Parts: sequence; structure tokens; C-alpha cells
Amino acid sequence: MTDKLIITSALTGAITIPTQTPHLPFTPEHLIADAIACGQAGAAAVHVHARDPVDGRPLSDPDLFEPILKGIKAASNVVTGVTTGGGMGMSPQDRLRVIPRYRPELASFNLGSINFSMHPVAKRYKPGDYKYDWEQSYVEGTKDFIFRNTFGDMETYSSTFAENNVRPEFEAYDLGHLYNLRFLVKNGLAKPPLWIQFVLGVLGGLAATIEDLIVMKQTADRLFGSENYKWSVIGVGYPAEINLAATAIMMGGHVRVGLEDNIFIGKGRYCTNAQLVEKIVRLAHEFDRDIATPEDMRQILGLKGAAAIGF
Ligand code: KMH
Ligand code: ZN
Repeated sequence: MTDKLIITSALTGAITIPTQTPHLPFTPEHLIADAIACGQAGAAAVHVHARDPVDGRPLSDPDLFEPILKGIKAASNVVTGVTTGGGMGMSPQDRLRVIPRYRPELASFNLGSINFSMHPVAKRYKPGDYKYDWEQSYVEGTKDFIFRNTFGDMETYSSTFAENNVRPEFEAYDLGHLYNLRFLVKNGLAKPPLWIQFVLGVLGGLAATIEDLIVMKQTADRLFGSENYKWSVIGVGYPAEINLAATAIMMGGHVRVGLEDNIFIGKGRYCTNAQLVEKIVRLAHEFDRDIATPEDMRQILGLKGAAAIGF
């Protein structure tokens, strides 16, 4: 039987810059309001990064997460997943500090190192176009940004997640990352059932195409056995996010959308996080796929529940 559809909203991330869309949330108030709206629209989970509340710069300071996580928890039952991917300029150790501090139900666990680049975005803007002074160098700097997730880092992440009873959301940007995950499983550093995000469309990884989604799914089936994992897809950019979401709905997978990965709901049409969730709910209804509530998601993935988190 096909699972109810788990929709995750990735509210802000560390790739999208405020200049790209007026809807990008980066103050705690805006992030909390978006999380509530996404939950009301049908998201079972939100994926949270922190930014400087004044200028939107991505930051890893665990203190910045506190008002966001507590504010969401106070107002919504959504599963709150925390990033350990962070953004450019943050070390793996910096990124991991949120785990012992907050012990969330779920957190991202990135499966390999890539040159995670968004530098072509800079071609769209002239220097005077940027809203904040950090944005241009940040975007251009990703040309040489190595998103570090070595086997040593993953070993540390694995033990820290386990010690704090945090469920990893494995982020795979390339086929090799699935082989890295198999290595982790074989060495007792990851335990099925696995929850995997196929992240497609990051420059430096696989493309946001149906072909690449299929090849990821087939490879994961072969490496882990389809009964040993659940998957969700992230299509980075527009229309990739919507197209791959529709494909995942049909294939029985799950979906992540949000301004972290895509800023448009239609050609040239900016949108809020909640509007993206609403669109996925409409698509799911067209395909007769029921929507998972946060409690459904907890049951489908066997999460520890909100009572066991550290915030
Ligand atoms: N921004 C996504 C492409 C993380 O936060 O750990 C990847 C991501 C990584 O969400
Ligand atoms: Zn993220």
C-alpha cells in the first residue's frame, strides 16, 4: 500500500539570497509564521536553517536556532528537522553543534563532499542589484566551495546522532552518495530503515531530471532493498521542484519543497513557502494520494516524537 504523502517545507536554507525573492524568511518571527502556515497547508515537516535576523546571512550559531525551534514547537505540531548541512564557511563541527543542543526528531545528514555551487546565479545581477553586502561574494564564492562531508565527518555525525537519538535524513546528491550510505550501513554507522532525500539539481551533483531520479531510486533499491528505506525528492530550481514532486507523488515517494530550493510557483511567479505546499497538496489530490499529518509522518518513519526533543 502506498504511504500517505509526506511533504516537507524547507523554509530558508543557505543558498537562496534575499535579493532573489521578497518572501525568503530569515527572522525568527517570519520563519515561525511560515512553519505554521506550511503546517496548516499540509506539510508534515519543516526543515530549518538559521540566518542573521538583520541581513539574512546564513549562520551556524546554535543560539540562533533556539527562538525558531521553540517558536515553531509552541505553535505547531509539525516535525521540525534541523540542518546539519549549514552553508558556505561553516565547518562540519560547527554544523553539528545543533544536535546535542536540541536533540530534534530529525536532522539532515549529508552523504558526501561536493563542490556545491550556485555561482551562475550571480550572472543575473549587477553589483548594485543586491539587497545586502554579503550576497554577491557569497554567491560567487560557491564556485570554489567544497561542501565537506568526509568519511571521518560522517563517522562523527553518526555517533553524535546516535548518542542524541536523532533520526538522520540522508541527503544524496549523487549516485556515489548512495554507495557511501551503503558503506555506513555495512559498518554499523547507519541503520535501516533509512530515510533518504534524493537531492537533484545542485550544480556539482546530479541533474533535476526524471531520468536521474529513476536512476537514484533504482540504485537505492539495489543497494538497500526497497523495503529498507523511504525516500523523498528535492528538485532544485524551477520547474524542477514541481516536476519532480509530481513524479514522486506518482512513484510513491515523498516530497520536499520550499524557498531553500526554489523560489517560483509558476513561470516568473514568486511565492511563499505555504503556497508551494498548497500546490503539492493540489497535485497529490489529483493523483489520489492522501497527505500525511505530522503524526502520520512520525508513524511512517518511526520518529521518537516531539516529547523526546531537547527544545
Ligand atoms: N539545500 C539543499 C540542496 C542541509 O541542509 O543539510 C540541501 C540541504 C542540506 O538541505
Ligand atoms: Zn537545508
